[in-house]
Amino acid sequence: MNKKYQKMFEDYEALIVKPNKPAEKGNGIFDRYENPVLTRHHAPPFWKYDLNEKTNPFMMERLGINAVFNSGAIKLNGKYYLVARVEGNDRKSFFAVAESDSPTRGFRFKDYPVLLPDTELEETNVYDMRLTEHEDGYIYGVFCSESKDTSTADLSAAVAAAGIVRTKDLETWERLPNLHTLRSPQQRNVVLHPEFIDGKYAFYTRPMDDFIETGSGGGIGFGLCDDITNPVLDEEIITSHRLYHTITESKNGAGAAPIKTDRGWIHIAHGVRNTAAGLRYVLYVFATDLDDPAKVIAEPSGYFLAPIGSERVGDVSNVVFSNGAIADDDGKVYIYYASSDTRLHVAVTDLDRLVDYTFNTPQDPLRSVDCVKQRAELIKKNLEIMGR
Ligand code: M1P
Repeated sequence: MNKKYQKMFEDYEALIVKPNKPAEKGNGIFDRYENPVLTRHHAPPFWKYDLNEKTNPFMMERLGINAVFNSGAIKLNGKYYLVARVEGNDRKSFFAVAESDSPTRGFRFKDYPVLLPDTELEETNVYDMRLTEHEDGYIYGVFCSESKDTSTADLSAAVAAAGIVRTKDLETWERLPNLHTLRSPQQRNVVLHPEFIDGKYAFYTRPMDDFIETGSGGGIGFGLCDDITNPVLDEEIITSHRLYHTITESKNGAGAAPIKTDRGWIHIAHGVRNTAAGLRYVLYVFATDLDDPAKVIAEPSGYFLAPIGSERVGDVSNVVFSNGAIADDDGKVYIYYASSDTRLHVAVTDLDRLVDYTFNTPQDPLRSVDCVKQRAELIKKNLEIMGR
């Protein structure tokens, strides 16, 4: 290998083994880590360059990688895995599995990206895989399967559906038919619940009238399906609602598979609102009943995690998005979140903190005057403690 390539591989190795530590100044709820866990630079050089000097005398990137972001996450046989959305310079996304012995650093992509079975012939793009270790023994990956909307002359019109794959080892992937939702023309942000509900597979959905706008879709949906190999949802009921003048006003969507705690299922979702500068995406948390995972039993006010500093800037700025979290054996919870559709970060909390946050943070009273009253109560109690 020529010297320039050697240097490139050395730099790549240095990036992979780079240490990572919690950033100073947590907020008591979670701690962000200083460095992203995956970026476009984590794509191995041999995914991008033709290493043959004869056919690539100028050492050009032939197939560039634009971004590595929204990632499913799972711990398997003691190792941490991310199934990331990798986007080529050609705008097409694909999935690639990165493995590490640590949840916060050292993620290395497997030599080849995931080659999905090509069963959906109209499908143009795939992204945002949610991984669910289901009690039926499979690991399911549910992702957005996007195709061109040929019913209109609008070149950018698209249709989003939920694609489904399953695996036992993250190596061999079996593709199942796309989820069919009888009452919603489009779907994105679909997540499979890890347990059977009334003997059926349960999905969190996000009914949408159109590719970007949720329209009449009232929030995060929930539906049951008898047969995962012929996945059809007749009905979707709304769990966490979109609400006027909140962080979910424009849309919301489920993130990672929910985390089971003794108080309820904890969901880390995203909420979207519109601003003069475009859409703003933040993460929020809600809990649903252990026996009825469609029933919301707690929803802390406002956002859980919002873009800060350099996270605010990227291909789609002012966005944080999460589709993967790992609840580890020692009680720690790692939340993998991407910023601005460009790179992937990790934040850590633990089950006790997450439960406390979810059940003891007040709800949004929905009106300024009531928000002030809520804050005044907190101030009053604190001033008493401070002796004033
Ligand atoms: O660009 C921000 C996000 O937009 C979409 O999310 P949603 O369906 O909620 O609007 C997704 O395409 C996601 O990948 C992206 O990060």
